[in-house]
Amino acid sequence: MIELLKGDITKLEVDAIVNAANSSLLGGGGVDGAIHRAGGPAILEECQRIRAKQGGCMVGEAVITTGGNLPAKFVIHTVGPTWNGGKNNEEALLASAYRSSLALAVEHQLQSIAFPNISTGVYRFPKDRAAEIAIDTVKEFLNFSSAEIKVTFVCYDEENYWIYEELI
Ligand code: AR6
Repeated sequence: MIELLKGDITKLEVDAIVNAANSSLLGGGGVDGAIHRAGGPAILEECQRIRAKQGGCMVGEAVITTGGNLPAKFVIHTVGPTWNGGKNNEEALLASAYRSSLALAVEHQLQSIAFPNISTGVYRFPKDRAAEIAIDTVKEFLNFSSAEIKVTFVCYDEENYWIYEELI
């Protein structure tokens, strides 16, 4: 099941919210900053433990931590690609970020997950193409997975919201 919401992902009471992180897992601006601010230090502590073990998170992959003080139980940190004109595998890497996050949710038997519009802020991925990839990848995953999971796309900016509303 797919749902569309406009607003702040840190407010959602779901099993996991997805963070548009960077490979360092040490936080940053945008939705990453908002999640660490609202979730408190427990999230960063767990990110640091993951870093010590596996040295961060590669583009297109995902890791899971506690939700700390958030209403969400877990945060799934994924790293989207930086847009560099589109000839550097950006589309496949963005799809992979969505798929890796969903795979972790299934592995942890989660029933609900909420995604921000990965890579469409600081990383400058064109919003319309990013939305198509996000929706197609999630639909395909849900079609082929036996797990029942509710997926919410959370759009923070007006432009993304209209693009998603048109597509869903
Ligand atoms: N809730 C939901 N969506 C949000 C929120 C929020 N509270 N705040 C911003 N967005 P960005 P990226 C939307 O830049 O492009 C960070 O510094 C925003 O409108 O957060 O993947 C990381 O550490 C946009 O549509 O992530 C990385 O270094 C979307 O979130 C880098 O930015 C993604 O924008 C990742 O860049």
